[in-house]
Amino acid sequence: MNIQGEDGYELWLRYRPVDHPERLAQYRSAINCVVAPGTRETAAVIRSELARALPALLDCAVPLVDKPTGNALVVGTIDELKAISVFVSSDDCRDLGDEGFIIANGERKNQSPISNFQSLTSTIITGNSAPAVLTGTFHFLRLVQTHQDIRALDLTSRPRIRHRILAHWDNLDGSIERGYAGRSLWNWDALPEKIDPRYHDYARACASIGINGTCLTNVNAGARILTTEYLEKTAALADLFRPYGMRVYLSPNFSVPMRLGGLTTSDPRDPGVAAWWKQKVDEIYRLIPDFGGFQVKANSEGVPGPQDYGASHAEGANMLAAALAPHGGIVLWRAFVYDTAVDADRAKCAYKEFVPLDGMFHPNVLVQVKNGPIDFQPREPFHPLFGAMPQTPLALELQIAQEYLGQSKHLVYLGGMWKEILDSDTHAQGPGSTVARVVDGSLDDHSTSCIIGVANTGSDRNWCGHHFSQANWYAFGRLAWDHALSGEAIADEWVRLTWSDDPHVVDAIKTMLLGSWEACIDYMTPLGLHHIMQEGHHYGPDPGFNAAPRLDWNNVYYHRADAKGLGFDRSSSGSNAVSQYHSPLREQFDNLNACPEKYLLWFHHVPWDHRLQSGATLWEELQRRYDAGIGFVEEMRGIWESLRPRIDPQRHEHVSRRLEEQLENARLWREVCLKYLSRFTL
Ligand code: GCW
Repeated sequence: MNIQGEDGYELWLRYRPVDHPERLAQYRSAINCVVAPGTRETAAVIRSELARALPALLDCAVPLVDKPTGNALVVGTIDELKAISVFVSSDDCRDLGDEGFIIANGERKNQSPISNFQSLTSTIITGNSAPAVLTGTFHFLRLVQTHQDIRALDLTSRPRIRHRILAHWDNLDGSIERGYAGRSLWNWDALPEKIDPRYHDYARACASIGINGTCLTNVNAGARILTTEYLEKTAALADLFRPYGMRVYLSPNFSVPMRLGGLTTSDPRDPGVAAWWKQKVDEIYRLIPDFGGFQVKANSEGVPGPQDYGASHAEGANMLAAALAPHGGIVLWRAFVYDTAVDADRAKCAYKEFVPLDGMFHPNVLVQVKNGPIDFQPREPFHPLFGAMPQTPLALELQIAQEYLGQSKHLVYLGGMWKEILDSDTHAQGPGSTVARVVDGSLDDHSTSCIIGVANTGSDRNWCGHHFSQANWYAFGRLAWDHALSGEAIADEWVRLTWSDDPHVVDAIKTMLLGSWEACIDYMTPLGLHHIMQEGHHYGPDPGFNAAPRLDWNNVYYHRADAKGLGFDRSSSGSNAVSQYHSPLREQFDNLNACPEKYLLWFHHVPWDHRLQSGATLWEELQRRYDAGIGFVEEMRGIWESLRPRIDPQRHEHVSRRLEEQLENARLWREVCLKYLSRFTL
């Protein structure tokens, strides 16, 4: 047991000595030495990770040698291995793509994908590209960190989604929009000369979970990031992240041709505007040859866009896409729009604006859709755009930062939420048309795909503010790589890597993680309630808020409490948002008695005395939910306290304090919401 103080900086890459005598003996005999012959920068990263990890994990020297002798760990691309006479048959690597990897060892020589492999007992990590081998290396280290049996490995893995990106809402002044873990990691003033060693640790963490892109700047964008000065700073970061297999993306402001270029318009149909962008993009690629592309917020929340000139989202996106296409870059065009002129129900707006544009986007445009139709609420039904734009690849945008879920003060594990979304069946092409299949491109046969998560990282020593928020960064990466993994399996891994392999600790922390999301829903927004957080910062409750200039910036707009009942009527007799879903979902959501209770108040204005499945009235059930949510936070506090002897004191104390705050805030939610709602029920 390790009870030294830890500050959380090492994340899930702690590499503590294997605390399992039998496995330790197995690992020591399986890995006498490492052969990693690559000459690229990525190979140096791989060697340095192995040199850091293996001696620490195995608590013995593990020399790096030139030729495999004894039981070696042999790591390199297929070509690099060929050069040292280790051959992998071409059949075996055909399906790997450029990011997939193989981990295998010779004890299964005849069945394993390694052909002509000389040593029966060596272990090989290989793939078609150096970054693929790096991902495989981290995967192998994870097996050792979690004390798996490595004697008969025959493992092939490739990502289901092409672009797996962290989106930083970081401003150039170092502040972070919706950031709850300190300042931005990017020290723009010091770049490009000064490279913070922390950038490497950020890249290691991302690469270890399969993230292959980072969008460095806020979607609410200024103009400065596209100046040559800032592009040179960006290039320094891109150079640094490249060996880790990560590409850099930026978020431009759509009116930048006027703001930087001195043009009189930013109309995407204006040839001068298109030429300005082409020139700017060419400049970017001269500095950053593998630049990923642009993530664009346009005509949303007051941000400029093509509609300012009467042009469409497709025209705006395509103009940028044309500039990026010759270089292989993509446009992630966000569908987070809610113009009240389009529909009085905010939840319906994006669908109404974007569905008519299906088929009009250039092939290197992905339309980026948040998981739900409002805005990263504790729970939303999936966004109806999923399954409604078959001719357009749709990127799924998730928010790792818990803007509406207690930020970095509440322990809320989001793996379950994201799985609920990914597993939701859109029925677009009959049963089995899940959001996951829309996003990975398999449903509509798209060759490109993307998942993007709004990062929760910052300059705090533990990266995410709350030690447990690290689990959400981790879960995002693991699901982005393989959305078939379960939230539970990911939680299990994360706990073993981050806290301890002691079964008691693993079970206890998993109980906390796996119940935490439903608990948060219960004490904040049970039964489909949404957007009743305090205005502006979105922490804490304020269901009565009604002072904003726009109707849909008020909380009363979302819950519609009155003497009759509670909830937003989006049924066919209300806003008819249900019509945006395919059958049989639309009928199910439309029917008060068939609608899943988790979405009840999302789709219906429900009478206070309506009876739920439990037999309780709506009002009784609400009270029960608030109590249950708080009860779970109390339970988490108890579990955590019981772990005190088994967890290092520094992190234990930090989490204890956060749990106290969470409990206090959860109680406030119950008090404020029930008091407010009781005005209508009594
Ligand atoms: O979640 C909301 C946030 C805004 C954010 C916006 C968006 C970047 O409250 O801060 O702006 O969504 O996603 O564009």
